[in-house]
Amino acid sequence: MMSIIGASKVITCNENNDIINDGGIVFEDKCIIEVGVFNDLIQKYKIQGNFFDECCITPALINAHTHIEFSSSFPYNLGSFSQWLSSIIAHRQEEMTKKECMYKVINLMQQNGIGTIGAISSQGFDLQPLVQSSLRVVYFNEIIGSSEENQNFIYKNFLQRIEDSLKYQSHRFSIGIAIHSPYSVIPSLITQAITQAQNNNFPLSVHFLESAEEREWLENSCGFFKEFYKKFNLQVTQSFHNINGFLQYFDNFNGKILFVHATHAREHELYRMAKKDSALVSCPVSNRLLGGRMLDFKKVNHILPCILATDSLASHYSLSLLEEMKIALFSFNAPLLSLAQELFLSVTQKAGQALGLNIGMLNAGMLADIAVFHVPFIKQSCNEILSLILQAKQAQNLWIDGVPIPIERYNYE
Ligand code: MCF
Ligand code: FE
Repeated sequence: MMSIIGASKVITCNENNDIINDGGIVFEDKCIIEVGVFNDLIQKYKIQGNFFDECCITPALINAHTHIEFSSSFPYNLGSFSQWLSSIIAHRQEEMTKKECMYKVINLMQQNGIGTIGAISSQGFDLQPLVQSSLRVVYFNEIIGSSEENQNFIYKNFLQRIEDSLKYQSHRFSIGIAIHSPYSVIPSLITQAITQAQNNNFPLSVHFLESAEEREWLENSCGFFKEFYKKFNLQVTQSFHNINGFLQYFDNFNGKILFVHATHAREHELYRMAKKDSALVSCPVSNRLLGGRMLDFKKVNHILPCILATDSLASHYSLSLLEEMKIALFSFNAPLLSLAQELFLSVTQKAGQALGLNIGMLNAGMLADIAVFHVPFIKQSCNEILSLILQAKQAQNLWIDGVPIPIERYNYE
């Protein structure tokens, strides 16, 4: 069935960044047919439309990096990466099975206008909640393992999780692979995981250079991780890789790579990460809460595309990209208007490209993942994106694949 919707402003996030006054979108089945002026479209297609006054229509937002298994709001230790890591290891097994919490965050994300997520799955407990949801999902099966002895078991378990997730592969649910990080995955498992990604055409996601502790370990095999491994695996006495060696694994990989965090990467390393199909995912609240520094978003964005994402409730209080953009706007030291625009593009157009999906821009031929945000006085605003980031509280309407998503307004507080 064909639909036409319109709003005071249509923020297309297309190549020219067009914003259309009293704009409209025609979509049918899963696809956008035409974007233009609402009244012109109504005349051309001769069907009734639905116009949202004082609202912006935008591409549905894309949260390229989160962990749905960590949705329980357990108070992990914050303020220091090493203490956070120790506390998550101590508590994760009991926390990551709590499905009710997963349903709740999925709902909250949709309320906030998110249509797609890149979900890092450590153990597969999030598979059913995500498959049953109406979100578009790239499901990154995570590999993590520091022990040579257990590597066959770890690899088999990883393959099993890939196989389980492949059963649900669909137009809306695609599969990826996450390599947890250089400090937690041994070389043989990295090679096997990358081979799997290459053979199946899966995107890759990897936490990389998130903390001073990680950098110190990769460079000098000392510091926090030395003590950490004394406790967890006595056989590990030095880092599995140095920084350059770790990046070399990805040199021949032909596909999408999402490097996550990289707050402690140097400029030459960022240039090394900047390949045709790679992007850097930045989660400023998570970085701040884990005691780290934030990325110089504007500067790094010139080296490789930077994307804003939330990470999970293990290192955040919210999975709302409206909130993340607001925080980023006030934390990143850069000219306001161009930063606002870059941030918004990063959770739409750029995130769609990084995940390899046909979303993130309102253009004919793209998938009909569309959000409507009420923004008071938007008609009079000439800084539409800034007004949206400052004023929008939650989405008023959301379509994923052209299907209207009921926005349940639970009051969870
Ligand atoms: O991105 C943050 C911080 N960096 C690393 N890991 C995680 C983050 N949020 C959740 N995690 C998960 C990770 O996927 O925590 C576990 C892994 O399963 C850590 S276990 C060493
Ligand atoms: Fe993460």
